[in-house]
Amino acid sequence: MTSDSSTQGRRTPDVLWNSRFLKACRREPTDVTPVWLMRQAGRYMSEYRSLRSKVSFLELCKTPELAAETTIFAAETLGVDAAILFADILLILEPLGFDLEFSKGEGPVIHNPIGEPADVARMEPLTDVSALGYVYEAVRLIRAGLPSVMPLIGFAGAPFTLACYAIEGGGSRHYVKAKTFMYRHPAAWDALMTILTDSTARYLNAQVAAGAQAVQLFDSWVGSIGPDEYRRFVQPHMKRLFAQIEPGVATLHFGTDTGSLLELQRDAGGMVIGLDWRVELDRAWDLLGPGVGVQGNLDPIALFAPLDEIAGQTRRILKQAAGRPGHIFNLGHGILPHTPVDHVRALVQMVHEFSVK
Ligand code: 1CP
Repeated sequence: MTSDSSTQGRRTPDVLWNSRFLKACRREPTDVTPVWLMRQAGRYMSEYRSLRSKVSFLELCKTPELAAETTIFAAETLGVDAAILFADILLILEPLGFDLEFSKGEGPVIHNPIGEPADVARMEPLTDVSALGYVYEAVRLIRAGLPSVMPLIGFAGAPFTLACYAIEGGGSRHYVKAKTFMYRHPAAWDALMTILTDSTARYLNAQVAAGAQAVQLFDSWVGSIGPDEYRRFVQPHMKRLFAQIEPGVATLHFGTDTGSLLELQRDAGGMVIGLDWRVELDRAWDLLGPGVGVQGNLDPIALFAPLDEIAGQTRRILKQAAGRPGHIFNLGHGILPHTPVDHVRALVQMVHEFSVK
């Protein structure tokens, strides 16, 4: 096996270890820039909508055969360089005691959100992660069904973003409840973040044991706090989380609206840092330094634009990456419903075509 002496390094077959995506995670040169897209399986695809007309979102996540089919279909249809497990960041909240529902058209609802410190005191970290066994079974089926050269990305929500949902009880615009809880009850906040951190580390390692080659932490809403709050309320937990991931596994650290947090996120961990479209890729990478890769950063709404606009933006991003090893092309956030599928496919082709060395 290649350069890495860690457990996962030895476990990963050569064809996967030498895939474009995993090479880029390690900042090794690749023939062309690898690309995958957040939410590459989802409502913008008619096949997904047709499946969803028969089963609810949670049923889909909890039926490993269907989740696997959804992942594999999206990755193969798009011609991307990595597949991502079909699941949701909120699934882990169920075995932690939260009553989770995905209501039609309104996104997730948690019927028993955290309201006071006593609610946290009643929680326990997931020591036995087998409650999420359906996720690992999906990982096994995906790994078995994917082309042997295509890496599989496992994922979880980062503790801050999970805490936002657990306290708000659903999506939110300003995170008033979550941030108020953080300021008003720092000890309970710390206890909650610790429980989420330890549970998430075990959950991700179980995905790795089942066959994922990389893991991405989605800290989608962390851009709602500033650097001082990140340092005090988030960074120590993220450091501990990344430190607990099996050595040799590729790690990706994603957030949105994180222009002022990037260096702090880098110091918290992750081989690759996600960039949204609000930052210039070249300036952000200069700031981060050569010790990490970057992933991003096309505006998902650019996919609604005519193909020549998409081509122009793709060329600009590739030019900003300037062939530095360690760039993984992606959107700055997930693909939105109603995105034209042919534009998504064209984007993947453009990235490969425009980045030939
Ligand atoms: O079919 C449907 O109606 C459900 C739509 C949907 C889908 C396709 C949801 C509900 N989740 C997912 C899948 C999903 N979620 C994936 C799978 C695979 C892929 O990328 O192809 C992933 C990685 C996620 C992660 C996720 N879920 C995040 C982090 C990424 C991000 O977009 O920031 C978040 C914040 C969620 C919560 C969530 N789940 C679903 C919705 C609508 C939301 C967001 C709600 C909100 O705005 O707060």
